[in-house]
Amino acid sequence: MNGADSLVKTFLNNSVDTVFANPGTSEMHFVAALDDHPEMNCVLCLFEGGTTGAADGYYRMKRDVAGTLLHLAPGFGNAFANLHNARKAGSGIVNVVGDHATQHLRYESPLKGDILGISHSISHWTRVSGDADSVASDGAAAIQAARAENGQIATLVLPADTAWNDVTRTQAPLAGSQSLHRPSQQDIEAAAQRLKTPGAALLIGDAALFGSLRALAGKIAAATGCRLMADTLIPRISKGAGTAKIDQLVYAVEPKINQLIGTSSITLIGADRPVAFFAYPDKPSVPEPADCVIADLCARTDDVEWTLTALADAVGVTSKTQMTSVQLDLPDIPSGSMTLEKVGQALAALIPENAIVCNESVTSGHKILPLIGKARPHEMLAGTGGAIGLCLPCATGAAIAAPERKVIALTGDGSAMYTLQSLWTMARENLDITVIVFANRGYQILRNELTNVGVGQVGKNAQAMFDVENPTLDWVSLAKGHGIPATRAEDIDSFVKALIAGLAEPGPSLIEVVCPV
Ligand SMILES: Cc1ncc(C[n+]2csc(CCOP(=O)(O)OP(=O)(O)O)c2C)c(N)n1
Repeated sequence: MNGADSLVKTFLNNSVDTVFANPGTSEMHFVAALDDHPEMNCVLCLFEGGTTGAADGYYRMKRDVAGTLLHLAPGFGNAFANLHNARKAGSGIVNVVGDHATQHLRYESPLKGDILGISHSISHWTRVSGDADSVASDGAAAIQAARAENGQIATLVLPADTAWNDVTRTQAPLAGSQSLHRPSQQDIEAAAQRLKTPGAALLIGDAALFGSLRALAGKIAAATGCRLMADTLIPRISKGAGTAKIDQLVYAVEPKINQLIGTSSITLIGADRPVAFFAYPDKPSVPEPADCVIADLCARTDDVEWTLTALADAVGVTSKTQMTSVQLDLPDIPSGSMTLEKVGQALAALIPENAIVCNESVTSGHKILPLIGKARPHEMLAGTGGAIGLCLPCATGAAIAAPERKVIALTGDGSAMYTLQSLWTMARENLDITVIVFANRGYQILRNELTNVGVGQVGKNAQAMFDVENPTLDWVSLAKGHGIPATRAEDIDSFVKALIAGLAEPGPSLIEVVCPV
């Protein structure tokens, strides 16, 4: 057995059985070792941003880690933006980055680069395996680190000789687990009091946003009279009928500030304090009123479940406490000319129960998402780190983690171009994903942002950087070229028809929504 074999065995022994991969020569022994284990699910992503975005989506749905396989510093660098999103989402990922054999590193070979420099800027945990005998225990430590604190980025650098040399130990060690920090009972009591005062908000994140913990948070809100809130960008949230009513902060600064007028305190559980995406001339960085108390009860990395349970006890939640929940309200299926509002209406009418909606629809989403709030119960995954190019990989990873669920990917055309290769992975893995591309033929949000920073005039250069035109991207051909059947919808009837067909078919499909200007 060589070091690479020992790592694969350690992965499997610790229930890490999915690797999103983009290998190169320095990872060939690891590839050979993966090949010896057909029970390992190896998913080729064709670009490293696809591997890390998929591992992020996988973690969000599975709540457990997948591996990525990356090729030296250039491959790791390509993976960076979606690792950034994963880090902000609190997703656990084990990156295995191949490096040159130790003796080769003294030479200035073409692919040699600063792997550790990249890793230290994005990973919570980094280790370079020193020899073949250390690889298995390093792998177990990486898995442990990736699972710690509700999900972290762990990067194991594997010099090629540590992979190809024989090992003398044959064990595949188990990753340990670490307990999570909990707030004190005193902090719980103080929060219980604070939530009962007028103007109190409870802002929840991480695992509190979906499933049974979301319902518990809804009951805490009912028992205290506080307002239940979520931040703008969240990794995963339950939406639609039956979910506890929640107010989500919007993107734009002014409306975000308006949403918090009169708020006396914000108690945070599993979330950071809200902050504006960007600074703008004469606008504040934080949206709450100046006298609003920010109480960090439980960080995302702390024990969110324990904290919510303790808080529910402290505020007197009982089995009889009724939360305010969203009522099912399905609109009629629209017809006629294309508008984004009608797309929202059609989605609201047709989103199947338990679907996963992966959202990076940027400006189109502002018009669509408010309309799907009362649809059948579903979950939404969104960009968390603001780095576009997440949607298609994230949908890919989510579909692999939850193959029994329908996935709908809502993406802007600009965002989709960043990680287009994921379409091919969806086709190859026959993933049940309906991709909807909002083809507004531009970086619309940047047009808005230019106005936000006070520039009134859009000249030739600004236009050249915002318009994705000349040539026009042909999404039907792009999808077909990646092995996915596709339809162009220029009116709402063809959109509805394509959506119904896409949701009825078990494999991937794509709809290009030609957005009205
Ligand atoms: C990695 C990265 N590069 C650049 C940006 C800046 N950016 C934000 S949104 C956007 C364009 C989004 O275009 P599209 O997906 O078509 O949505 P639209 O704004 O047209 O609705 C860009 C370039 C970013 N957020 N992340």
